[in-house]
Amino acid sequence: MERPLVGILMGSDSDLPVMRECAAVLEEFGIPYEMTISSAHRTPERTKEFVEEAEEKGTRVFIAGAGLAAHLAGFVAAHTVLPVIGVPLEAGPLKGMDSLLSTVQMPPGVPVATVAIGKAGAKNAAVLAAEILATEDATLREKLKEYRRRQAEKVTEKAEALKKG
Ligand code: RP5
Repeated sequence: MERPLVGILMGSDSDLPVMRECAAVLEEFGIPYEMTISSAHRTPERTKEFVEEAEEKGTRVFIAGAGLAAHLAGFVAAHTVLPVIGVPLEAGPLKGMDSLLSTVQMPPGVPVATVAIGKAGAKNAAVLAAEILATEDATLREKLKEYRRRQAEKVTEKAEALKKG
């Protein structure tokens, strides 16, 4: 089996529909990943073990998505010096503002690269992970450039379609 370069964690199966978007982007780039459900609060030991084992297997970046008092990304960051990307998810009455602040406000010395709330953030977490891996992978850098080109093309096509009416 190909060694997973990215480890995706989420706090609950209720986070899965959004975090699947993250996995889909990694698949687009052909980046092997491993995905699990593990919580900072409900299964702290399991989360710690997942991080340690992933690191031993050769994982290079972690992505952690959680809602409410979203401490998962910070908890992962506390157990590794590999880069950790946090995805704040919308899971309650505060619509993700709670998870955004819980994820982004890390104390100095233990960073979490925090992306946008929800689906956009989940996708960007994968793109950012790809960019981190691409610092040492020229083929992946080309794939990222192509991804940007395709995005630009889509915008242009939509503008053309609008002009035509
Ligand atoms: C967080 O609590 C999870 O990441 C999820 O976003 C939220 C709600 O979890 P469930 O009650 O749906 O399991 O820990």
